[in-house]
Amino acid sequence: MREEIISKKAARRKTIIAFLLFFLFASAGVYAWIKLTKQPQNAGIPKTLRKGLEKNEQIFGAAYSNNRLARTYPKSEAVKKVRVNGNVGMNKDFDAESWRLNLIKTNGDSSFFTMEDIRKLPKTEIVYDFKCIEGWSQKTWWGGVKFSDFVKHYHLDKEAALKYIGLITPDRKYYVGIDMPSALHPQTLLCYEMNGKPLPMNQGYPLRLIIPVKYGIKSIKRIGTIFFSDQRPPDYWAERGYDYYAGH
Ligand SMILES: Nc1nc2c(c(=O)[nH]1)N[C@H]1C(S)=C(S)[C@@H](COP(=O)(O)O)O[C@H]1N2
Ligand SMILES: [Mo]
Repeated sequence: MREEIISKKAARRKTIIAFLLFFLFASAGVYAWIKLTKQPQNAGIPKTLRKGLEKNEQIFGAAYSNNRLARTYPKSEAVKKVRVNGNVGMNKDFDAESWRLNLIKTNGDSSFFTMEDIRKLPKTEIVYDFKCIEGWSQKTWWGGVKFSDFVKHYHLDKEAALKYIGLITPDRKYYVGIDMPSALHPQTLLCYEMNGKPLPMNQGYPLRLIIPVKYGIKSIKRIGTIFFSDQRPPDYWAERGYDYYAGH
């Protein structure tokens, strides 16, 4: 009898504790939810989640950088008909003749490069699976100079010590920001050839970026200006809610 009373008491206590715990967790959950939804948004993403993404970027940005190579394929596997996607900053009245790559140094001075200057540097070719965030991918073949070779050749050490590069089309309508480890990644190219021929006009002639460790949004076509910064350069698709880092 006594034992039964004790165990009944114990059971009641357990029920009370269970209820208390339930209320504690439920209110913590509601509180967290309210906090999350009432937050200032950054590119459509609540600040706390955005912070998490930024942490990811720091961690994965470093891990992805130089030791993680995108898978490559033989040239025979590259598609002949390469899809054309995205024409922001690709206005028809572009004057290819007068084009120069404008590189803004850390002291604010501009250096201008012709395609001849760029073609003189060692050429690197790559066939990889080009992935668009819209969900398609294509094995494509590109040629150009590694951005890291360009940096070495022109002694851009001060510039490369900063955290990001920004790239902008000549009309300034499309622009991307790239973290420096990814820019200096051995597969990142200042690209001027596709399938062994000069880039077609609508695919970035005369010079585009090819950055295999990231989604297609970062492979800006028709580069006009490159600059260096410790702050995140503006990024067309990040401003429209996509992840700034866009690695895959
Ligand atoms: N200037 C410029 N570059 C751009 C874009 C754009 O709209 N304008 N779109 C991007 C996107 S979303 C993709 S998937 C690739 C497509 O490259 P492609 O046309 O050579 O296939 O270019 C990227 N670079
Ligand atoms: Mo894309």
